[in-house]
Amino acid sequence: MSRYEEAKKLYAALGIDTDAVLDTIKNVPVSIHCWQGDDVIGFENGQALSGGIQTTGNYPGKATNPEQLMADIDKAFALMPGKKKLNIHANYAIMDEFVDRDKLEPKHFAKWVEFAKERGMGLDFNPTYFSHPMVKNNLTLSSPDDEVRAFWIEHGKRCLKIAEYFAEETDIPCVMNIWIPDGYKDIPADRLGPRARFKDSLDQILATPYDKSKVFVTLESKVFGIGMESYTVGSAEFTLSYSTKNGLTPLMDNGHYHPTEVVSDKIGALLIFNDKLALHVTRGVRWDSDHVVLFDDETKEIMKEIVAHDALDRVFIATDYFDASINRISAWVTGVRSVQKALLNALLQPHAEMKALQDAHNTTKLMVMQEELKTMPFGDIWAEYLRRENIEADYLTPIVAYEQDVLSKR
Ligand code: RNT
Ligand code: ZN
Repeated sequence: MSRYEEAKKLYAALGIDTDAVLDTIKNVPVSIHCWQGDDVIGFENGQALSGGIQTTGNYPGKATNPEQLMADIDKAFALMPGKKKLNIHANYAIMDEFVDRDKLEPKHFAKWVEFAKERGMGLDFNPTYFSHPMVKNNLTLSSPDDEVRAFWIEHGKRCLKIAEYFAEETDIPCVMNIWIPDGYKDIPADRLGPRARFKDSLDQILATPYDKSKVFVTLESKVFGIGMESYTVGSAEFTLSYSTKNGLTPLMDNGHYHPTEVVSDKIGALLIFNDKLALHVTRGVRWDSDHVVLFDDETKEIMKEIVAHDALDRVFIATDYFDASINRISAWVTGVRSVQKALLNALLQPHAEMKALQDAHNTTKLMVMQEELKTMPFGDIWAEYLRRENIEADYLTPIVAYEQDVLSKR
């Protein structure tokens, strides 16, 4: 008997059908961020990354143009199991001549649409409210300067049209996430005013008609950014309230909370009040450092919450991390494989039985079971998943070869 067959029997004894699990997981879309490939720089003019986020490291071989980034995406995606979407930021527009962000049009993303269609993938989108001279005093949509605000409102409106174009062209709904860096380094005199202006800006952007069955607008909160330690306009309370009142989808990035707060605990709360919710899966180390996602406890717990509440079709799962200190392709693959492992791990648990133990207050048995599950032959099911997806377990060897043949020559 193969290792998979042996493992399958052991899981069957827990009431888990591993073949059904493998059929489920391969269809769960994970939206993969394009910005791991070039340290969030984009194609405008190599503006330094700003907005209180930072990519640290200077590993050689990063993509510096669309061709390189697309080649790297192909390389990385070929080493990841599962269904993929590609997540693009507005600063990755592909244009012959520079077009500013308040003038962007669908045609500036035609090459991404072509790329996605050829690969049968959906596209997600993000207006880019950072790394730009119109970010003045760290403010965009909440700025007291009307000119600044108007510029960014127009950017948001144009991005909605581009998101709709993505959905129409690919025939797959597009998630458009709004995140602004706006905040203050030191104690503000007015915490309400900037939020009122942000609200008004969002109202103006969302007054643009768009097809709500094709474009899901999400709003991402944050606790603080570098240089904006004292106050963040788009706080959790603001974004959640705005989303609920206006029919948007809340987005939680697990790097955007106080270090002892966990997103895994927030999912079950939001699922009660929202049809959909969205996640940026990342790994913050002491701060919102965007380290590569690992197969760690919190990633497992996040996926467990989604699977246990039968919410795989209600949660938009996206990755968001950027590490420039190691081979960027390997960073991409390690992170997405970790998300996939955590999903698989969650699907291999008898949730109904464990919920019943909780309700019967048999917490002794529940703890024993949770611990026993940790030593089940998960690796054999993972290996079978890769095999069925035609993906080699070893991803380092092809990445090292690509580094030698391609990346090191850039
Ligand atoms: C920043 C947010 C945001 C960005 C991307 C590049 O703290 O997490 O999602 O990482 O838009
Ligand atoms: Zn994020």
